[in-house]
Amino acid sequence: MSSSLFDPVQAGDLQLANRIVMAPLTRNRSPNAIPKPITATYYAQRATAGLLITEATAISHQGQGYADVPGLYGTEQLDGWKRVTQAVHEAGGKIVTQLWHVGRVSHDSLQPDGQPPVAPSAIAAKTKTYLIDDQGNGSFAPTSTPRALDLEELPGIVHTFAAAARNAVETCGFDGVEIHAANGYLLDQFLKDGANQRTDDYGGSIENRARLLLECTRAVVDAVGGGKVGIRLSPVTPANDIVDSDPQPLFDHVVRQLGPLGLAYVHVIEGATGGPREVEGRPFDYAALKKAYREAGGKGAWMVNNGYTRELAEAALEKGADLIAFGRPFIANPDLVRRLKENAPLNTPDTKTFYGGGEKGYTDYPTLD
Ligand code: 8OZ
Repeated sequence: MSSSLFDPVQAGDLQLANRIVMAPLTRNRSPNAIPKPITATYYAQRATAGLLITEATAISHQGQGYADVPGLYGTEQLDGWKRVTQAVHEAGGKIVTQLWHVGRVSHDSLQPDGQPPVAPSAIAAKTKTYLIDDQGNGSFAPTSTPRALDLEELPGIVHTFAAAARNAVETCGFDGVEIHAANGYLLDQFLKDGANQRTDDYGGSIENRARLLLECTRAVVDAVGGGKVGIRLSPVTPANDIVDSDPQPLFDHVVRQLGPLGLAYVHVIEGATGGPREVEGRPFDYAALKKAYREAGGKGAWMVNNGYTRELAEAALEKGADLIAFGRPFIANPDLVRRLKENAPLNTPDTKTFYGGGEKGYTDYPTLD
């Protein structure tokens, strides 16, 4: 018999009560990159998930691309996250944080000294970021044209990922970290030839384009131990104007290199992030990806994401997935695990309160009696 969504599972060092994961969800409620007490309440309300993954969290000021997203650097920021992990642990949950460098998906006004954002190459993404003005009004704005990172700057990026991971685990009390290598942000920009036109050791061949992601992952593993590290990949998403001309061999190579690192899990977004599970003109064989990872000795849990319902999730477990990440349903249903178990109706998320604001649409969704 295959396992159920409600059975426990081990993912590296993480002993999880069930296979239901809260996906990372950007909420823009952390002015000055500091998670507020209300954020501790929000995550603790959802602590019956087998695993909570925090919203994407900038590893440095340069890694920030949207207004009021949290950070993993600076005393006040780390103190804010301590409150969150304590509240989640008191509620019996497990929580990892998502390590984020946005690369070119940013705006001059969000960067240190108003400088342009950084990227593998000086190619602007045709996408939008989210800004909040002094009056607290939010709006979407086109991202700025980035400058290409110098070769000499790349060790600093690797170091910053590792330092943020150490802060997360040693200082904030997180159970682990997830490396954000998806959705058209810095590591995905290096991977994919639509954004990476470098001619040095970090551009051109698949091996070169995967180099920064693998260096960052190895550094994070060295910092906190592989059993506390997950990674998120999105082979074919068009999110943030990202594309690769041949994603299958690229991602097969990536997971083969990840295999021996002893990761807790690999988290794969199937299709277009938050959209269709198939992307026109971008076929991809996820079963082959998983096979490549296992053949390379990868023992981490296999986590899948995108548009899952209870039925789809159970079918995925039958086919060998270990963990299912749910996004929007967790925004509106703090007790999603119970609702799935009882086949209870789900609250509908209010899209107007996804990004920015306070308690409304954040900590005020009702639970079952
Ligand atoms: C929605 C809005 C802003 C950022 C991602 C971190 O797509 C995000 C994100 C999502 O991974």
